[in-house]
Amino acid sequence: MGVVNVTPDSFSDGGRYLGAEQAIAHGLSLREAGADILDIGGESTRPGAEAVPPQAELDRVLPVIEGLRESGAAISVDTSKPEVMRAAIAAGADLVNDVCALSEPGALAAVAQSAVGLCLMHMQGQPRTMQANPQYVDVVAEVAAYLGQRVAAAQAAGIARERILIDPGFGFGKSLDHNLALLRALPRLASIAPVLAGLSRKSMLGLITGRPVEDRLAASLAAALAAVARGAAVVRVHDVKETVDALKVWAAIEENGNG
Ligand code: 8Y7
Repeated sequence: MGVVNVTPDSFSDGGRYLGAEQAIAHGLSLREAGADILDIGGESTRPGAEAVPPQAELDRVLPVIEGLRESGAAISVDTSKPEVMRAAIAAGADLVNDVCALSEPGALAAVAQSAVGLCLMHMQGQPRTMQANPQYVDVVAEVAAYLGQRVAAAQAAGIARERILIDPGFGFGKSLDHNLALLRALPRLASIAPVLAGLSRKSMLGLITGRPVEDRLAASLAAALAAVARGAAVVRVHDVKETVDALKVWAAIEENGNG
């Protein structure tokens, strides 16, 4: 899964679709590089980010979904808002990636009334404040229990199990130790549902390597391989070309690994 962020348009006059055009071009290049899924997001969920009104989020993501739906990749929409989910699904999205695990009122119904896939992610707190002081008694047990409950809620709303991915939400209300414990526990999480792991360029990699965000490619590749080796079904990454190469080498070794 390649990350396609749609940033606000930089010019108010004459450049209305510039943000969308750049995002579409980026999405096409990620597809070319081997992405099977393109995750289109119009609201920053990074630590400290402010909320975006629904209409503004729709204005950002809809033209990009339309521009990428013929790309050959599955289209994922990164949103927590039911009105954005509905419009994105109508525009051709194949997957809803919700960092709030369909907890907004109406979100379960919006997905249940369609046939799209979904990713249910764990987060402690809200994006603006979640990294202030994350606390758990047993992070793995708590995240596993939460994801199990959200899978049950989705099924109760009429969403078949086959449509569901789960995600421990690396960096979403977690210290470095919490993130590492969850990464080590991916096989346990994978017994609940197929796991999506998003580690690419995250600050936990900065804490380990001492490198700034623009210099975390090697760290991101190591993290993606470790996640796949522990059973992740999907990795959400910025650097698709490099990740595909790393995974190809790993997979070639694994194929005859016991021979
Ligand atoms: C994740 C995510 C982000 C993640 C899923 C970033 C939208 C922050 N991270 N969605 N979104 N999992 N499912 O650093 O880890 O890319 S945004």
